[in-house]
Amino acid sequence: GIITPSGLHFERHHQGWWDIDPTKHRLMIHGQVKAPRVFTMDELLRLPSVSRIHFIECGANSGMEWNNVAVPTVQYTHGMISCSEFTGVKLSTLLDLVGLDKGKAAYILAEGADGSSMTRTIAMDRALDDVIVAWAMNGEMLRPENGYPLRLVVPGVQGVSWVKYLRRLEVGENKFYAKDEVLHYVDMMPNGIHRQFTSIQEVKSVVTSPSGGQLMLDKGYHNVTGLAWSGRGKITRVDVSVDGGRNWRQARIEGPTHSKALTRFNIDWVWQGEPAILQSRATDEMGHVQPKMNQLRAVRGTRSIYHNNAIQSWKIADTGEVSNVQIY
Ligand SMILES: Nc1nc2c(c(=O)[nH]1)N[C@H]1C(S)=C(S)[C@@H](COP(=O)(O)O)O[C@H]1N2
Ligand SMILES: [Mo]
Repeated sequence: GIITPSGLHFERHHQGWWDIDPTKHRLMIHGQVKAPRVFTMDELLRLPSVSRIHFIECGANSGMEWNNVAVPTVQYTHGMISCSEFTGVKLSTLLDLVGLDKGKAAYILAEGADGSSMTRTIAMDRALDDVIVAWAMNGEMLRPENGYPLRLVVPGVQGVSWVKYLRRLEVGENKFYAKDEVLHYVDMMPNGIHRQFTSIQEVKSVVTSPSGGQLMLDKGYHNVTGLAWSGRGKITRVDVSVDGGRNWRQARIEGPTHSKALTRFNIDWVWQGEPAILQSRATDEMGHVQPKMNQLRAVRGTRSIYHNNAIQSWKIADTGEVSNVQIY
């Protein structure tokens, strides 16, 4: 399916996970607002809520692949992504309550209560669109590892903006130029200059079975399956190749498909025991198509860590062993 069980959700902490007493936790909203306010958890839980299914992907997911390093399994290549149903209050509802200073309220800084000083700027048009201040994930309260009691959900945007242990939102006129947006999570371009403020996780997919480290148990029928996603909307199409990208067949998309959420695809394959190279290529509703590794490198160079959405290749040997390779 498409939902990651909460106990299997990936974790990324810049300074460990935090144990917060919800009765003492506060969320402050201040800056370019008419009536700055401090909310308790009880006050937040009384507000109108929404529940939405979205993926969260760390910007560094698939980062090791830039260097043509063959890491063994899909856990290593694509493991820093999960997809859950998040419940909380829309950020736009909270901003309505405090009242934005028109003309001056252009950006928001989100801050967590952990020790990481991990802060990111969020543009106002996005903040007013589909951002959620969430307290629940998959029908249970957030787990401490994922930001209990409050986290920001910024659909389509890389994980670092999904601030956990959320305690402060500051509204400002300009970008805040926090270290995690000017120094970290930046993309080294071929000219040696860093591209800052990248955020959207572009269209991407991966075959999860068969994948690196697995073994084809026998010749004959195999259900080739995987996941596709895009930070720009819904997945509209996934194609699968078993010959390293020479020929493609359209996979079945297993609905329902949600915007900015993992989407499951399946395709039938009869394996005769021949060596093969499996790939998947996703397309989103904006018409963006997942690039080949060499197409991405032509634009982005090879010294990046972040935002690698290239087509992934798995080699199948005649022994049935599946391993990670890169195809240009
Ligand atoms: N307060 C706080 N929020 C944070 C982080 C952190 O270290 N502290 N890490 C960020 C990063 S880099 C990612 S990828 C996601 C990971 O969320 P998860 O641990 O729930 O998977 O949280 C983001 N939010
Ligand atoms: Mo991250």
